[in-house]
Amino acid sequence: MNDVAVIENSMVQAAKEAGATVINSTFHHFSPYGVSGVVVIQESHLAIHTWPEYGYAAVDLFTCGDQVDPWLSFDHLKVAFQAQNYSAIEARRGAMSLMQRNNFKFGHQTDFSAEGHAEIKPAFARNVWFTDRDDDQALSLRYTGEILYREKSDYQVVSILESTKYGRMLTLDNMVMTTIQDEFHYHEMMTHPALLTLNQPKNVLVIGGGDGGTVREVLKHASVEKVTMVEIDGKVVEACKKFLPEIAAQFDNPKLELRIEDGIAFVKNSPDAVYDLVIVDGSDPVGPAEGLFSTEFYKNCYRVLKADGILLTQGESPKFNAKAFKELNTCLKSVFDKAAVSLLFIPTYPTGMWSVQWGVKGNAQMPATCDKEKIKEFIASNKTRYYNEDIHFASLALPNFVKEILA
Ligand code: SPD
Repeated sequence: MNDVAVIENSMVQAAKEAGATVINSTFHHFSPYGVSGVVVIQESHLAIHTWPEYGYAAVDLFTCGDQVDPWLSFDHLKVAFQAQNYSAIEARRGAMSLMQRNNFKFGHQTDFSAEGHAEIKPAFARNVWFTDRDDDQALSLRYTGEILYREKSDYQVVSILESTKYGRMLTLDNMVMTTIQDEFHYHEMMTHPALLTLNQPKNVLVIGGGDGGTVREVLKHASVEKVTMVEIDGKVVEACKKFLPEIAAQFDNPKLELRIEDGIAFVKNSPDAVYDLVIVDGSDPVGPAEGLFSTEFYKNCYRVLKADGILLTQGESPKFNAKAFKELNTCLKSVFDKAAVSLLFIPTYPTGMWSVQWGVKGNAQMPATCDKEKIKEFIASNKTRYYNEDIHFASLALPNFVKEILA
């Protein structure tokens, strides 16, 4: 009762079962829960409002004429919603005995475009929205209404949807992880700044990153000899290989060792000083990624880094989740010898303003002292779409309100 896609699909299907011609559908998910929507059919409309907290839905099936049987819709919805109880009232409206047909000439109000084209069916336009939100704010993306993949794994609900503006997208527990159209903002900034700041990095560990975008970018660096990627949820990899092949493009690269296991335990059990770079490409600090925001985890990351290594982690948003952003920074400052923050723009993450946070160990360079010529050389042969030598340094410039959060 809280799943906008399931409800939209069921309502559209209910209209079709009744023999109706579907013209469009508009469905919205409400905060904190509940779905409302309408399917407009050539023969009138079907409407629904749900109260998930009561497992209840109120449905109105308006039809016109004898060609559409609303009881077929009702039968379909009972099954689709697995209803344990249901009641229905049929009201026949429009008492013919009280009505008189007007001999009114509709003139220019007539839709002449339809005349003589009875066989042309109106196109079905869907208006279905996916929303990533907390209690107070949200980001909504319109999508086709089709769920290409949805599996409840041992850790989370993994979905692939097709958004109209940003293409296919991966969501975990209703949070946008990545989309075809803007994934490069995130994946380039999660990799190249650190790889180019380091001196000839060879051994890289990626925690999370199940869509494959981060390892795809890491493997563009010739000095890298080995990448170990540890993703807790095999379903994420499975879904992305099948539906986001542009992102999951390097899973067969021989330099990659892919392990489906808990990244937190993996780091805990790893020997000291083996990696030049650790990248934490996790989800938000709820559900399976919560442990990726703990001091114990970052202490282990510090330990497994070589003497002059760098840790890079998705750093949350100073706007959307200032608390998590600040706590992570406080943690990195306490565990690492130096810390830094870069900002980047990701249109499909709530508020658009996101961060990458750095933990720098020993005498590893800080991102601000990276060699500009080295970046230019890399860009010249790798055609990045977001990252360049100016963005490298500009991303380190923080607005005053962000400095205040971090102070
Ligand atoms: N709010 C979304 C934060 C998710 C960061 N990880 C995304 C995974 C992309 N590889």
